[in-house]
Amino acid sequence: MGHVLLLVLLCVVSASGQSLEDVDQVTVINRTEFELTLQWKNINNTYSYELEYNGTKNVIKEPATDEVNHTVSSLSPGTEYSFTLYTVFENLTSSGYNFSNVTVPSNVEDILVVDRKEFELTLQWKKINNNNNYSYWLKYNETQTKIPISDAVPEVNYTVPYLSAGTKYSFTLFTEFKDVWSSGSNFSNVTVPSDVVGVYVVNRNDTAMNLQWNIVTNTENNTYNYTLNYRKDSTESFLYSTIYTDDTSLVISEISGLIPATNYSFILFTIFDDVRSQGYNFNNFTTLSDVTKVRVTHRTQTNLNIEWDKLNKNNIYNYTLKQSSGNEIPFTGSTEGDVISHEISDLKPGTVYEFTLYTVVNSNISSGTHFKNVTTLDCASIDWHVTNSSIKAMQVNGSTRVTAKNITHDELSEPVVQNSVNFQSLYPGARYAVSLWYDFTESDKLLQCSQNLTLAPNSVSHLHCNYFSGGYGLDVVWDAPYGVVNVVQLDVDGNIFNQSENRQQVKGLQVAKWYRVTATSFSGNKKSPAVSANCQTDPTGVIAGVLVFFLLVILICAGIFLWHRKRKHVGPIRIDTFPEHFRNMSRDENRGFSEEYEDLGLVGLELPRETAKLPENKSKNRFSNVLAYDCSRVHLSIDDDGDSDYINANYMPGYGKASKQYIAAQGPLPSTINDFWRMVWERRSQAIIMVTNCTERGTIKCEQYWPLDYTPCLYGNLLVTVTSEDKAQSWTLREFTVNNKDTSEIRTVKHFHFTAWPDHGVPLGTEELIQFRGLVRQHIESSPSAGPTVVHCSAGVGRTGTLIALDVLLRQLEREKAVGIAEFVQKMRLHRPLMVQTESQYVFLHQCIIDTQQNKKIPMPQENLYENSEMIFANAMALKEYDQSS
Ligand SMILES: *[C@@H]1O[C@H](CO)[C@@H](O)[C@H](O)[C@H]1NC(C)=O
Ligand SMILES: *[C@@H]1O[C@H](CO)[C@@H](O)[C@H](O)[C@H]1NC(C)=O
Ligand SMILES: *[C@@H]1O[C@H](CO)[C@@H](O)[C@H](O)[C@H]1NC(C)=O
Ligand SMILES: *[C@@H]1O[C@H](CO)[C@@H](O)[C@H](O)[C@H]1NC(C)=O
Ligand SMILES: *[C@@H]1O[C@H](CO)[C@@H](O)[C@H](O)[C@H]1NC(C)=O
Ligand SMILES: *[C@@H]1O[C@H](CO)[C@@H](O)[C@H](O)[C@H]1NC(C)=O
Ligand SMILES: *[C@@H]1O[C@H](CO)[C@@H](O)[C@H](O)[C@H]1NC(C)=O
Ligand SMILES: *[C@@H]1O[C@H](CO)[C@@H](O)[C@H](O)[C@H]1NC(C)=O
Ligand SMILES: CC(=O)N[C@H]1CO[C@H](CO)[C@@H](O)[C@@H]1O
Repeated sequence: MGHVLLLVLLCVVSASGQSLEDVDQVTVINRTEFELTLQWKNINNTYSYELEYNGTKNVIKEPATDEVNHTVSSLSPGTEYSFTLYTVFENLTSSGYNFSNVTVPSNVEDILVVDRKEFELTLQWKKINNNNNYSYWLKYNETQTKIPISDAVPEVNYTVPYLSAGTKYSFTLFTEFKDVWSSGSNFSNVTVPSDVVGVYVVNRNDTAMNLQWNIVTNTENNTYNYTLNYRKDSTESFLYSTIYTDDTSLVISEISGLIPATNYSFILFTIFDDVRSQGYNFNNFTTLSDVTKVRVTHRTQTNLNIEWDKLNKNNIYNYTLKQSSGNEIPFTGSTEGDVISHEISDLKPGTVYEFTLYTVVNSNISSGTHFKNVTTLDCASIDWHVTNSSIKAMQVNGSTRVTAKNITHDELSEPVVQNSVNFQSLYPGARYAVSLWYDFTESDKLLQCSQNLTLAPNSVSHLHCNYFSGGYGLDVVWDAPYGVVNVVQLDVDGNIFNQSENRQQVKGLQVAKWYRVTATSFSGNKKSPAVSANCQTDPTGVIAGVLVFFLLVILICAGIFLWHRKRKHVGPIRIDTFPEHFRNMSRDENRGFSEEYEDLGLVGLELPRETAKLPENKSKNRFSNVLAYDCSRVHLSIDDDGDSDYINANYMPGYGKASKQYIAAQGPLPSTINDFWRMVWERRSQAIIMVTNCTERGTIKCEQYWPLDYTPCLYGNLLVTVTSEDKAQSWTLREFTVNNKDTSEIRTVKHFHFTAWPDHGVPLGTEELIQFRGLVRQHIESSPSAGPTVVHCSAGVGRTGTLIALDVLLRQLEREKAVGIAEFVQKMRLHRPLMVQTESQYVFLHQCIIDTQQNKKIPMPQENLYENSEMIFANAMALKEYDQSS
């Protein structure tokens, strides 16, 4: 038995002597879906290894390193493999080392989000290889969840709970097989955002709404956009508006272009990453406004013209006008323009009508605008009762108030009580504009009609007569009554007089006779009751008549005498007899001069000067006794301002036949400077001769009518500039340029200003004035086409007359060797009163003639000596030098 045991033992030893060792451990040092890397200790450098798995055998020949690394490839993912590793040396093989291990499972590829809610996302994917041995893990927001799976179906559904609304989540899904995890599949998705909590319609009108809501908030501070869908009818498709939010917590949005009086449905969506919320639903109505104001543009007795502005200038509105009678008139809003107008006709005069204007859109009707108005009246058809102090009328319909106004009194205003008008204590004879009014409110007062009514005037009082016309007439006198009287009609013995004053002198009556005098006042065509008085003419008239006869005889004799004496002197006096004439006239303290001059005093007195006396012209005269005669006055052009054509200036004849060689004018007043320049311009005058100073002995004689210095001054439309000024001892010569601003025409005017002549008097000697006249004459001769030469002093008669006479007489002397002084002064006085105003000026004229003859050294201007008018100033200098040498 021992022997057998030994044999068995030997056999075992022998067998073991022939067997090889197995590796004692294999480690998986790397693992992928398709490979496993194994590692084991090398037993002997001379050994090889054989690895057997799934019918495959890998041979690792005599590895030289201490540890063997071997990668098994081409494996399937997520699979458990069983391996047997054999040790091989020559013909010997070990019994084999068994182990198993798993490859990395695959990732899930298509993960669908099959349902999405505010707080949940439902995911779905297919099981890998439909293998129920795999597990799945979902990792998000730092949590890791093993997904429960059902073996029965090939796909996995999983709803991720407890999420935040409107948030983007990142997920990783892992596959697990026997504790080996796949690399993980990443995806992200968003939850549905929340709706707004509420929407406020903060403002709405007919066509727009103003909406407002608080933004949707969340823990992640995500910002959302909004889309507002709206429609007025469920059959319509939605209109929408996308609203992008900024930093504010309140969103304000206006939806416009809406239709009035319409219910709109709105859905407000919150938008996040193209995912929109469920939508917040609400409804609201647009309004339907009324027309605010209907204007009554024109009223007559039967018609009212109304108009209103189209509401919001929008043609969508229609209108209905409803009259209080129930009559309805429709208007369409789709007409041209922004205004609708309509004339309501066939109305009754003076009647109040009420209306309501409704706005209509799609058969919706506004609450309506009420208005009322009243047709006008015909004042002429009212039966007015007018006395000298009252105006009354009855049965006045269609007015609430009446006013009466005349030019001198304040407007009176009375209510119309019980259809009656009653004004008392009015102004007799006055013309009243009576107006009827309908007052709806304090600010809405409508004029119904107007009528002018004249009250009867009062009768005159204290009608009585005074003697007149030596008994052949009556001086009828009365007191004007209270009130307006245009004219008093006087009836004296059948003779009718219309008198606007308080007195009428009646002639042609018989002496010492009684007359019945009747006076009736008139205002327009209204008259007062007549008043009468009995008057007797002067019984002493017969005696007076005799006296008048003798007086007439004396006057006729005196007249013949005067006429005869005047005839004696009229006619030029030859120069060789002039000194003798002068001596004769000077005898007895100038008695001849006095008589001749006195005779001239009557010349021209009868000539009319009506224009000068008109009230509007009174202020244009410097002196009330120096007025321009109508026949010879200078007419100004009448400009648009309706100014009169009057200026205190007359044309003067000169030497020869020309009748308008000079203009004798008064020195301008402050108010007539512009007229003066207008005259100079319109008459084309090129010379102004001024024979006064502006101020003499503290009195203003003439307004300074030219600029003080070289700064231009505007007189009316004429701009006057002083271009030169040359002062000599007794005169100053100036040159003006006159620029007409209307036509831009420019002219030159010379100003000859004699400064050494006292008013009413004469210059100390004759020489200077004769020299001055020489300068003037030069200028006139050098500009033959010029208009009349303007000559003025203060009144424009004394010194002015003397200067014009001197110029004319010296020319006559030169041509005819004779002078007619009285003759020419008489001629001047038929053109302007008081020309050569004093006897001393008249004598001075004679003195000048004597002096030019006796004192031949005074140079007389010779014709054509200076062709150029500019030379006159040079001539003036020459004269001055001459003065000094003499
Ligand atoms: C796979 O190999 C590793 C390392 O060698 C080991 O820890 C694990 O248990 C093995 N897995 C299986 C299923 O035997
Ligand atoms: C495991 O295998 C992968 C792929 O072959 C390789 O990239 C990686 O380096 C290996 N890791 C180790 C520890 O050998
Ligand atoms: C095992 O081998 C067979 C045939 O060689 C092959 O079809 C099969 O896929 C293999 N199995 C694995 C798990 O590798
Ligand atoms: C085997 O693999 C391990 C770890 O990857 C490495 O440190 C070692 O050097 C490898 N040995 C050989 C012989 O390649
Ligand atoms: C191994 O076996 C082969 C054939 O079976 C034989 O020829 C050979 O000699 C053997 N080698 C050893 C060392 O036994
Ligand atoms: C969320 O899921 C849906 C459905 O699977 C997909 O169409 C969409 O692109 C995903 N969104 C994101 C942000 O990945
Ligand atoms: C992530 O998880 C934390 C803690 O569980 C939670 O407070 C937070 O709301 C979560 N965030 C999201 C986006 O779900
Ligand atoms: C998963 O959801 C789909 C529809 O999304 C459904 O047909 C299927 O039965 C669900 N599967 C499970 C296991 O609930
Ligand atoms: C260390 C060790 O056992 N080495 C052995 C490896 O195999 C050869 C031949 O079979 C032996 O000779 C060595 O002793």
